[in-house]
Amino acid sequence: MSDFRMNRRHFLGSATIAGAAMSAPVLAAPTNGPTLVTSWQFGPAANAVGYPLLAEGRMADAVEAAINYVELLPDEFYVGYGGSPNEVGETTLDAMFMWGPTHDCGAVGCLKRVKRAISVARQVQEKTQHTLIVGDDATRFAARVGFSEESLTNLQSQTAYEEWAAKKVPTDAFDPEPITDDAARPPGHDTVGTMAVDGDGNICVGCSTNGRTFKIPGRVGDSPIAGAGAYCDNAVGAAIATGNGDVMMRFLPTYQTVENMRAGMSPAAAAAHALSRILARGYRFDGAIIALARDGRHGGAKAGWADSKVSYAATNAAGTTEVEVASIG
Ligand code: SD4
Repeated sequence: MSDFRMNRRHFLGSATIAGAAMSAPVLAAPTNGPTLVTSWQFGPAANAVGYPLLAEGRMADAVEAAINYVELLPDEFYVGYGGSPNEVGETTLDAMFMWGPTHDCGAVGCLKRVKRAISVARQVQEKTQHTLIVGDDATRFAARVGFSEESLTNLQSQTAYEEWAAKKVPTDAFDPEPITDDAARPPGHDTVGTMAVDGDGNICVGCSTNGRTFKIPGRVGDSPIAGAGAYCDNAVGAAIATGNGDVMMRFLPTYQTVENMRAGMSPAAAAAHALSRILARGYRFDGAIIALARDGRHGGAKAGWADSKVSYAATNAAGTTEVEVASIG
């Protein structure tokens, strides 16, 4: 068996954990035990699937299972199959899986014909030395590690595509920017992001999306980019992003949020500050950041989305809390 097939977590594990032990963690381990946080309105149901695994000590499985739950919902338009067709009617997926103990990340961009994108991303993280695999080659990688190919189109995505195509308007991705007109903001939300901290303060994060509706084929958004769509640092915490990834990925807002928490900000303040840096450059966009600190505190902030409630669910041994994030403008 060639080296690249070695389990990467095993390969890196001892050296990195020993290294981490030498540097004191910035934040204490959680006082309320393991905590799982998932974005948007499907958060409570996703956490109900993932939390029992986290409570058993299976943190990576918990994050994967919570996200798989959302990816496989047939009516969820913005995650997984059956939604957000691109300019030629195909649904493609972006996902990332990041493992805090080794700071190791695996991701897929523009994945085609494989439903459980987060599971493929986790295989990239665990089985390869690569961080991001894209397009048809991501599909070939998925097949190589045992996933089957199937269409990501269903009646919902086909109908959305046909109705849009009948209007014969070009994709809005060619529109000028920066977007300063509220009416020109591209619609869409619901990217799933899940963050976990275990009882020892180890952290894992994942996210999955089908991206932007009617995007130019080949477009990859923020979700599979570490520090853009999601990020974690085992000494500090994690953050996930949802919203206009074409803008947000230029600012690495989840990296910024985690670094803000390292500097002492609360999760909500850290997220608000990261978003404010994008607004300060003149961009008007719909987006949110949700953060989980290593000690179990959580919070978030949104920009735009004046008519949309942005929420997340946080689950620990005491139960599940649903939190609506505050707007910063
Ligand atoms: C993207 N950030 O591909 C994703 C979309 C999203 O909530 O998060 N929607 O741009």
